[in-house]
Amino acid sequence: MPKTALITGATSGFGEATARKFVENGWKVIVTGRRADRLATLVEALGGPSVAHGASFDIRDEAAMNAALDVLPEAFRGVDLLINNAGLALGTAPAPESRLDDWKTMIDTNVTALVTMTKRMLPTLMERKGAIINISSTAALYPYAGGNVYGASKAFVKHFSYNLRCDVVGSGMRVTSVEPGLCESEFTLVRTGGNQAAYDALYKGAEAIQPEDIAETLFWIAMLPPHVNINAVELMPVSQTWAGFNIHRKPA
Ligand code: NDP
Ligand code: 8X3
Repeated sequence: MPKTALITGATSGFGEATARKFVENGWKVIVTGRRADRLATLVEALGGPSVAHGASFDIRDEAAMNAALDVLPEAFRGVDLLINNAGLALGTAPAPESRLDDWKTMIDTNVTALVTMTKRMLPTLMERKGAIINISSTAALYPYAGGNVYGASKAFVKHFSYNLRCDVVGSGMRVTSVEPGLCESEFTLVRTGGNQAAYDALYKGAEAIQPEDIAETLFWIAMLPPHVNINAVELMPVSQTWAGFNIHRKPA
């Protein structure tokens, strides 16, 4: 009996690569995102409606989320794995110059929508001894200038994952926080408002982690024996390390 994964944010990047990886390995997937055209193309590429179901909605819209999940085809109702992947960063400006609207959008998407989806799927996942993989970030672990609300939203995701584990103990359900560093995807175009030059400069020569690497990691987590819970995975490209503390000095 094939297992089913619900992957949020599958219209690009990690989510799309992960959908491909799981279907290639015999899973069925529910893929979500706002861009319905991309979902339709992906469902087709994955092998059609017998293996993939596309559900297009804005994840910040709770009613739309519930409506989409209410009408899941029967064959996709037994979700075994939720990958809370949809998310974004907006801007790289320091806090005083950041836009409050951008902060709220990140919190609504990375935090509020993630807990809403989790709450909705929890009964099914607990009953089926399923799993949740939440996509956090190294930005949750190490502060950097301009990371302000994005990093804080991802720190929430990590700690929520840990606390969730405490609450579902005994159910057989597993919870993992995945914390990637520099990865190449549309993430940076979204963050910079479509600035291709900034994208090119960030990734040039860096050999960043690719979405397929994340897909590989998520699949490894999902396929471990059911008594093994990976609490967290932190991963970076070999080219990326820590920059050390910043010290502001008074002029001489
Ligand atoms: P992408 O921009 O390629 O993918 C983001 C996905 O999230 C898209 O499918 C997008 O779908 C979806 N999404 C965003 N906002 C919404 C919304 N309001 N409603 C529904 N779906 C939404 O980025 P990545 O694949 O790189 O990022 C995936 C996750 O990984 C994010 O949570 C990100 O924070 C995290 N991450 C990324 C890193 C990186 O360096 N790239 C590193 C560490 C973590 P659509 O626009 O169609 O709605
Ligand atoms: C994305 C990684 O370093 O751009 O979560 O914040 S970083």
